[in-house]
Formats: sequence, C-alpha cells, structure tokens
Amino acid sequence: MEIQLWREILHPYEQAVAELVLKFRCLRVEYKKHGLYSPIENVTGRVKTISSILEKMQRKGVPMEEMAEKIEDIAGVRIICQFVEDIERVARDIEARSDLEILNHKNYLGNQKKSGYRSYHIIARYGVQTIIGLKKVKVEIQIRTMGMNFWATTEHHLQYKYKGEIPEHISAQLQKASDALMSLDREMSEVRSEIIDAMNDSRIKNRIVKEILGSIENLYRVASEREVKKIQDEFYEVFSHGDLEELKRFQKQLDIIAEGYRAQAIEHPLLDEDDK
Ligand code: 0O2
Repeated sequence: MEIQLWREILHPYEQAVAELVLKFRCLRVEYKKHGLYSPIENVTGRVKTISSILEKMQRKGVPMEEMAEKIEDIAGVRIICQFVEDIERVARDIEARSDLEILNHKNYLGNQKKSGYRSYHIIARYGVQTIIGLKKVKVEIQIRTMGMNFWATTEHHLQYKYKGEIPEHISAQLQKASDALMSLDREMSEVRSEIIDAMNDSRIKNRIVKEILGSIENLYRVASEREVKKIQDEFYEVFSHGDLEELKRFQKQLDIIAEGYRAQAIEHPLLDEDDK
C-alpha cells in the first residue's frame, strides 16, 4: 500500500469546513443586518478524526482508494435552527447555492432512524483552492433543531460509552426522549410566529433606543443643555412605559426637533463666507 500522508489528505477537508462555516455564519449575520429573523441559529464544523475515518472504512469495507468517494462525512458542517420549519428554509437556501454541487439528501425528520435520530442531511461537493489548484471534496451538511441536536449529542456519547452496543433499556429511554423532543418541536412550531414577532419587536426596540440616544447626543452639541436634559428626561419616561409604538412616536418628534436645528445650522453657519 502507498504511504498515506494524512495531513495532506485532510488539508482540503479542513479548508472546506472552515470556509463553509464562515459562509453560513455570514448568512446569519446578513439576516440580522437586514433586521430579519435568521433561520440559522448556530453553525459548527469538524473534520472527522483519522481513527473515526478508519473505523468507518473498516465497518463499510471501503478500500483506501475509494475513501474520498465513499466516506461522505469527512468534512462535516452542522447548522442548528430554532424551529423545524427553519430546517426546510435553510435546506432550500443551501440547495440554491452556486458554490455547492448537491449530490444527495437524507431526510431523517419525518422518518427518523431506528435509534430515534432525526436530522436533515445534504451531501454536496465543494471546491477549495489550494496551492496546487482546485480540489473538490465531499461535505455533509447536517441541519437540525436544538432539540434534535441535544438528543444526537447525548446519544453519540452513549454510543461511544457502550461501543455501539447501547443496552436495550437505555435504547428504549432514548427512543422515548426522541418522541418527547419531537412533540416539543411541534409545540414550539405552533408558537413560532409569536416568538418571531417578539424577537423582531425586541430588535426594533434596541435599534430605536440606540438611534434616539445617538440623536440626543448630537443635539447636545447644538442645543441648550436645559432643552437636551428635558428631552432626555422625556425619553426615560417614555422608555419606562415599555411601549414600542410610543417609542416610535417619540423618535419621530425628536427627528423633527433635530431637523429644525439642522435647518438653523444651514441658515446661520458658524463661519460666514466673510469670516474665512
Ligand atoms: P460521527 O462520529 O458523527 O462522524 P451509515 O451507513 O448509516 O452507518 P452514513 O452512510 O454515513 O452512515 O450515513 P448516515 O446514517 O446519514 O450518518 C451520517 C452521520 O449522521 C453520522 O456519522 C452521525 O454523525 C449522524 N448520525 C446518523 N445516525 C445517527 C444516530 O443514530 N445517532 C447519532 N447520534 N448520530 C447519527 P458517523 O460517522 O456515524 O458518526
């Protein structure tokens, strides 16, 4: 058998994971920047350990020369969502990407595995630029809710502890826990729109408060201290009511006041042409 240079073999997989994790995290940031609810809650990635690759090859009878083709999860990216509905949205977004060639899907959401495992997997080919040119590698993208992830992580630890032979009574408990998490996911889906509205309101409130305080700070440079103090006191009063609509009205009034000062500054510039 040829010498296997594992560091060299795994390098493009490491690069693929690093790039994809960054790209998916950027998607989340973009949703937030647009003031939108992000279906992506968290993104992580890993390259399978060499011993885990070797074990899987042994288990499946895969020869070394077929490793890249047959072991599809050497590069793994995991996307965690809040709600089951978000999984479909994220999967659609991923399938529409031009930097991934979609090879296969595994839908363990409705038809969970015998163990109780639920998740949505996409197997894709992804190209990384290396110093010797373009290298395409397979990646497995797992998309699941927080509940599904909690279950899978716990079960994975138990698989490790019992070397893949989880005792019958623990398997049954895991199955029960998986069912319970599934009904929890369903219940959370029912209040999804309420939760998203609440999250959006909180985001809008944070933005408005930041803008109002920024405007007050700007006014402090041009208006009388007494007037700015009065506005600030009014703001704290409005803020204490916790009413978003009232805050919006306050911001509009403040904009009018600020506009008035801007107009004055144009009419009476600090430096007249003659003073220059
Ligand atoms: P690791 O340690 O996460 O890398 P198979 O032919 O079914 O044995 P295959 O063809 O790779 O495996 O596809 P499958 O079943 O979709 O599994 C891919 C990965 O999904 C697994 O990789 C796990 O990460 C996860 N997974 C699948 N089934 C289960 C399960 O019952 N419990 C948990 N916790 N995770 C699961 P690896 O290589 O098995 O593990």
